[in-house]
Amino acid sequence: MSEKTISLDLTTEKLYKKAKEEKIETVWDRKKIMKAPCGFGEKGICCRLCSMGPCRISPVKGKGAQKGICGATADVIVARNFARMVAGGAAAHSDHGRDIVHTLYMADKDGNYKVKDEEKLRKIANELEIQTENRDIYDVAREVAEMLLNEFGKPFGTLEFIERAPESRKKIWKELNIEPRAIDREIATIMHSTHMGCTGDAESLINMSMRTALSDGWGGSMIGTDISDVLFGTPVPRETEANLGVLKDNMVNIVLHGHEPTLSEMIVLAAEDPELVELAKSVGAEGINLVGMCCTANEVTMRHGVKIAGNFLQQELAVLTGAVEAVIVDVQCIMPSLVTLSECFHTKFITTSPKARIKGATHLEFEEENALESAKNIVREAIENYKNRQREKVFIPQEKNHATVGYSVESIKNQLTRVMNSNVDNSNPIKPLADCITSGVLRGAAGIVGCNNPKVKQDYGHIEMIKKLIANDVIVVTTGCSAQAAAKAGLMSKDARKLAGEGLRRVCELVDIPPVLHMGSCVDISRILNLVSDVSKYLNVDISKLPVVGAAPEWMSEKAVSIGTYVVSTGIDTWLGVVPPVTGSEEVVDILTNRMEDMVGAKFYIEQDPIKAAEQMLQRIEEKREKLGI
Ligand code: XCC
Ligand code: SF4
Repeated sequence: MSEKTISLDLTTEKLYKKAKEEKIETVWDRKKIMKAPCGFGEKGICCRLCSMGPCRISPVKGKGAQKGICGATADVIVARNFARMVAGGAAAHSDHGRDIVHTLYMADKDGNYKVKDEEKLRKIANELEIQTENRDIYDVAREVAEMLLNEFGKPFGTLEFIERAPESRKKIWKELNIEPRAIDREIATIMHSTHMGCTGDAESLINMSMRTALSDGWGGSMIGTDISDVLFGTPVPRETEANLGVLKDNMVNIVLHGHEPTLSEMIVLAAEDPELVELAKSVGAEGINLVGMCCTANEVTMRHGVKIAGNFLQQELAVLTGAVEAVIVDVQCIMPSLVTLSECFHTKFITTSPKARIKGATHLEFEEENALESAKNIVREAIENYKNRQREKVFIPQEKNHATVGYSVESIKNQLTRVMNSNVDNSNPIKPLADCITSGVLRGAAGIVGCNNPKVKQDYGHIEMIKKLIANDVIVVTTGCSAQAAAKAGLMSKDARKLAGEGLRRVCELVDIPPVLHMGSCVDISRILNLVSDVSKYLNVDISKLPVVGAAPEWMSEKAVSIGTYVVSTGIDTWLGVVPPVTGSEEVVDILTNRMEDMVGAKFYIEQDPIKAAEQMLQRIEEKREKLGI
């Protein structure tokens, strides 16, 4: 990769240049020092599950070690490693979900955490057959919370929310025995089955991976999304801006980074506190400028319009602007490099969660029992740091773009209903969407999600793919760092309609939406699952038959492996732009990219060129349309 092309994003290029000039190390430098990745690790054929090893299988057939010391084959080793990635990802998402439910459990009308969307809570309660009539909403909240907390460890039955899937899907899951049971149980089962001397069959391990991944998508993540909406409000469309240009020269800049809205919601409140705003003024700033990074940004922009500073590969660059008083983080996707990096500037790097302590960071533990006070203390720390800003070191690139965000399933339906009311039939809000697809005005829909990865030119995978799809009348929904790439590139502005094909452009004008919809953070991929399920039920065809595709062009985390696996298991073909560590096993590659289709009606595609991938996606969409006769 040439140094000139680390990113599609100009702000990244500019700040990377600044880093070079000032000899400050970034992720791209460390990537270079790492040189070529370990060939065994890259292919997934290294096993260190017991101390007879570590064992590594020769990548050349018939030459060198073909089995581990215990006799495990490359197929088994690769499948076990894959399964453990899924378990790691499912654990991260689901533990996030669990924390949100704990917060619901302690919600109180006089407390810091309240029920904001009563209607959504009632709906969920009804779904769980919890009585709502004539009951205090907080009693209902506690009962719902208790029941959802049991989803993590209940001894019998399967997860409640899989009932939201169409019957045809549930049947497939049942027949394959991959209906997820309790969430923690699925993760523990994988850890057990991949222990030395347990499962020695790749297909069985991939099956277990599917069940565990489903417990993430239709369990932990879905719970996380739903209960976040209950506590903090279900997102509605709102305006925002994205990219590092949202940092302000004359304000206290606070970057909120991580994942869980329990922290970020309180920081948003704290930053609006008049006393703290006054304090900011008293130290010479014009006020407090709160901006988001990674999925935390998605959570707070969807609900408050808080501006998006950037996605995963920009976390170091935010500090490099020299204009950030504090980076406040909770869990996941936080580079430990922020410790040394912030030491080069006045920036305070503040960790808040006991689950993600980082040596050298300032740790100010966020106490949920005392949430607002706790958040205020953290914000105060940032304000007091403003005086230490070294003006000569400040460089804020001016690039930013406008975006409309906030497309929850509810708000999409609302938007559609509004259009329909001017028409005759207003029976089902899904109808206009389904009609657009069946009539061919929209050829299909694509979910583009996932991370940045220094193996890929930043945002290039996301943006090229999205542009190609919308130009061909495929509506795109996004989450995670992909959504932020789209927002930064201006694809979430209603103006971006001009890049869409004729049909999609008409739909965007009629419904008043951008061609790329921001559906939230990575746990909010559960929103996409709910939306496709609604369309599948309305049209009475299984999800695998719909002209719907998914992709993670720049994925890097275990969470993305879990996501990809549950999306495929839900019946949606998924393209990966970064090769997963499975190529050391022909069998595992064959299962993932071929045999899974016979099992769940969808499979993985691995294609590093985003434009080629988009072409394949379009072709697949047309194939599905043809089979449906639409
Ligand atoms: Fe992390 Fe969620 Fe990936 Fe972005 S997309 S790098 S996982 S922040 Ni989730
Ligand atoms: Fe080697 Fe088998 Fe132990 Fe893995 S489990 S390290 S393959 S002996």
